[in-house]
Amino acid sequence: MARSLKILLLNGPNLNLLGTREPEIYGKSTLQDHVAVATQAAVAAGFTLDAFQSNSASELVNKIHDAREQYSAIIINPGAFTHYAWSISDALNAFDGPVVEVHISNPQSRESWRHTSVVAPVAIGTIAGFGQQSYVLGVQAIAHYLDNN
Ligand code: CA2
Repeated sequence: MARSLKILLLNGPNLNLLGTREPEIYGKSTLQDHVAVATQAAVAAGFTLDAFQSNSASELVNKIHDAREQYSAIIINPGAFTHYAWSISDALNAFDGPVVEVHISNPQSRESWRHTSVVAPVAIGTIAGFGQQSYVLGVQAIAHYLDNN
Protein backbone atom coordinates (compact mmCIF):
# COMPACT_ATOMS: atom_id res chain seq x y z
CA MET A 1 0.00 0.00 0.00
CA ALA A 2 1.59 3.32 -1.04
CA ARG A 3 1.18 6.06 1.54
CA SER A 4 3.32 9.07 2.23
CA LEU A 5 2.45 9.17 5.89
CA LYS A 6 4.97 9.45 8.67
CA ILE A 7 4.72 8.03 12.18
CA LEU A 8 6.75 9.39 15.08
CA LEU A 9 7.73 6.80 17.71
CA LEU A 10 8.67 8.33 21.06
CA ASN A 11 10.25 6.52 24.00
CA GLY A 12 10.66 8.02 27.45
CA PRO A 13 13.05 7.73 30.37
CA ASN A 14 15.22 4.69 31.03
CA LEU A 15 13.99 2.86 27.95
CA ASN A 16 17.50 3.38 26.53
CA LEU A 17 18.59 0.81 29.17
CA LEU A 18 16.35 -1.97 27.84
CA GLY A 19 18.16 -5.25 27.46
CA THR A 20 20.59 -4.53 30.30
CA ARG A 21 18.45 -5.14 33.44
CA GLU A 22 15.11 -6.60 34.58
CA PRO A 23 14.73 -8.98 31.60
CA GLU A 24 11.98 -10.82 33.53
CA ILE A 25 9.83 -7.67 33.20
CA TYR A 26 11.06 -5.99 30.04
CA GLY A 27 12.61 -8.86 28.06
CA LYS A 28 16.07 -9.07 26.53
CA SER A 29 15.50 -6.86 23.51
CA THR A 30 17.15 -3.46 23.30
CA LEU A 31 15.34 -0.25 22.37
CA GLN A 32 17.10 -0.48 19.00
CA ASP A 33 15.46 -3.91 18.50
CA HIS A 34 12.02 -2.45 19.32
CA VAL A 35 12.54 0.44 16.90
CA ALA A 36 13.62 -2.03 14.20
CA VAL A 37 10.44 -4.16 14.48
CA ALA A 38 8.25 -1.04 14.64
CA THR A 39 9.98 0.31 11.51
CA GLN A 40 9.42 -3.02 9.70
CA ALA A 41 5.74 -2.97 10.65
CA ALA A 42 5.42 0.65 9.51
CA VAL A 43 7.06 -0.03 6.14
CA ALA A 44 4.83 -3.12 5.65
CA ALA A 45 1.80 -0.86 6.23
CA GLY A 46 3.12 1.80 3.82
CA PHE A 47 4.41 4.32 6.38
CA THR A 48 7.77 5.71 7.25
CA LEU A 49 8.74 5.86 10.93
CA ASP A 50 11.12 8.12 12.82
CA ALA A 51 12.10 7.28 16.39
CA PHE A 52 13.30 9.44 19.27
CA GLN A 53 14.14 8.57 22.89
CA SER A 54 14.77 10.99 25.72
CA ASN A 55 15.13 10.92 29.47
CA SER A 56 13.92 14.54 29.58
CA ALA A 57 10.24 15.54 29.63
CA SER A 58 11.02 18.91 28.04
CA GLU A 59 12.79 17.27 25.10
CA LEU A 60 9.80 15.00 24.55
CA VAL A 61 7.39 17.97 24.78
CA ASN A 62 9.48 19.88 22.20
CA LYS A 63 9.54 16.85 19.90
CA ILE A 64 5.74 16.56 20.15
CA HIS A 65 5.38 20.28 19.31
CA ASP A 66 7.69 19.86 16.31
CA ALA A 67 5.63 16.85 15.15
CA ARG A 68 2.62 19.05 14.45
CA GLU A 69 2.03 19.14 10.66
CA GLN A 70 5.10 16.88 10.17
CA TYR A 71 3.68 13.51 11.27
CA SER A 72 0.34 11.75 10.77
CA ALA A 73 0.46 9.93 14.10
CA ILE A 74 2.46 9.47 17.29
CA ILE A 75 3.19 6.21 19.09
CA ILE A 76 4.58 6.81 22.56
CA ASN A 77 5.96 4.69 25.34
CA PRO A 78 6.30 7.46 27.93
CA GLY A 79 8.06 5.20 30.47
CA ALA A 80 7.47 6.41 34.03
CA PHE A 81 6.31 9.80 32.65
CA THR A 82 3.10 7.89 31.81
CA HIS A 83 2.04 8.14 35.41
CA TYR A 84 2.50 11.84 36.20
CA ALA A 85 3.83 14.00 33.34
CA TRP A 86 0.93 16.33 32.58
CA SER A 87 3.23 18.42 30.33
CA ILE A 88 3.50 15.45 27.97
CA SER A 89 -0.24 14.85 28.20
CA ASP A 90 -0.95 18.50 27.31
CA ALA A 91 1.52 18.45 24.41
CA LEU A 92 -0.03 15.27 22.99
CA ASN A 93 -3.47 16.82 23.35
CA ALA A 94 -2.32 19.70 21.13
CA PHE A 95 -1.17 17.25 18.42
CA ASP A 96 -3.73 16.96 15.60
CA GLY A 97 -3.33 13.27 14.71
CA PRO A 98 -3.95 10.02 16.55
CA VAL A 99 -1.77 9.04 19.51
CA VAL A 100 -1.28 5.44 20.64
CA GLU A 101 0.23 4.68 24.06
CA VAL A 102 2.33 1.51 24.21
CA HIS A 103 3.98 -0.37 27.05
CA ILE A 104 6.21 -3.41 27.07
CA SER A 105 4.93 -4.59 30.44
CA ASN A 106 1.35 -4.34 31.70
CA PRO A 107 1.33 -1.46 34.21
CA GLN A 108 -2.14 -2.54 35.43
CA SER A 109 -0.73 -5.80 36.79
CA ARG A 110 2.15 -4.06 38.62
CA GLU A 111 2.48 -1.56 41.51
CA SER A 112 -0.57 0.64 42.13
CA TRP A 113 1.33 3.87 41.22
CA ARG A 114 1.62 2.49 37.69
CA HIS A 115 -2.16 2.11 37.37
CA THR A 116 -2.72 5.78 36.52
CA SER A 117 -1.88 7.05 33.05
CA VAL A 118 -2.08 10.77 32.25
CA VAL A 119 -1.45 9.89 28.60
CA ALA A 120 -4.35 7.45 28.16
CA PRO A 121 -7.02 10.22 28.14
CA VAL A 122 -5.39 11.87 25.09
CA ALA A 123 -4.67 8.62 23.22
CA ILE A 124 -7.02 6.76 20.89
CA GLY A 125 -5.94 3.61 22.72
CA THR A 126 -3.34 1.86 24.83
CA ILE A 127 -1.47 -1.37 24.09
CA ALA A 128 0.32 -2.90 27.06
CA GLY A 129 1.86 -6.15 28.16
CA PHE A 130 2.91 -7.74 24.88
CA GLY A 131 6.66 -7.08 25.04
CA GLN A 132 8.17 -6.20 21.70
CA GLN A 133 4.87 -7.01 20.00
CA SER A 134 3.31 -3.97 21.73
CA TYR A 135 5.26 -1.77 19.30
CA VAL A 136 4.11 -3.77 16.26
CA LEU A 137 0.50 -3.70 17.47
CA GLY A 138 0.84 0.06 18.02
CA VAL A 139 1.83 0.58 14.37
CA GLN A 140 -0.98 -1.70 13.17
CA ALA A 141 -3.48 0.17 15.34
CA ILE A 142 -2.43 3.48 13.76
CA ALA A 143 -2.65 2.02 10.23
CA HIS A 144 -6.14 0.65 10.97
CA TYR A 145 -7.26 3.93 12.50
CA LEU A 146 -5.99 6.08 9.61
CA ASP A 147 -7.66 3.74 7.08
CA ASN A 148 -10.99 4.12 8.82
CA ASN A 149 -11.01 7.78 9.90
O1 CA2 B 1 6.22 -1.32 30.39
C1 CA2 B 1 6.60 -0.25 29.93
O2 CA2 B 1 6.84 -0.09 28.73
C2 CA2 B 1 6.84 0.94 30.86
O3 CA2 B 1 6.51 2.14 30.16
C3 CA2 B 1 8.30 0.93 31.22
C4 CA2 B 1 8.69 2.01 32.23
C5 CA2 B 1 7.77 1.94 33.45
O4 CA2 B 1 8.07 3.01 34.34
C6 CA2 B 1 6.31 2.00 33.06
O5 CA2 B 1 5.52 1.88 34.25
C7 CA2 B 1 5.96 0.88 32.10
C8 CA2 B 1 10.11 1.86 32.77
C9 CA2 B 1 11.16 1.48 31.77
C10 CA2 B 1 12.44 1.24 32.51
O6 CA2 B 1 13.19 0.33 31.75
C11 CA2 B 1 14.33 -0.15 32.26
C12 CA2 B 1 14.96 -1.12 31.50
C13 CA2 B 1 16.13 -1.66 31.93
C14 CA2 B 1 16.72 -1.22 33.11
C15 CA2 B 1 16.10 -0.23 33.85
C16 CA2 B 1 14.92 0.30 33.43
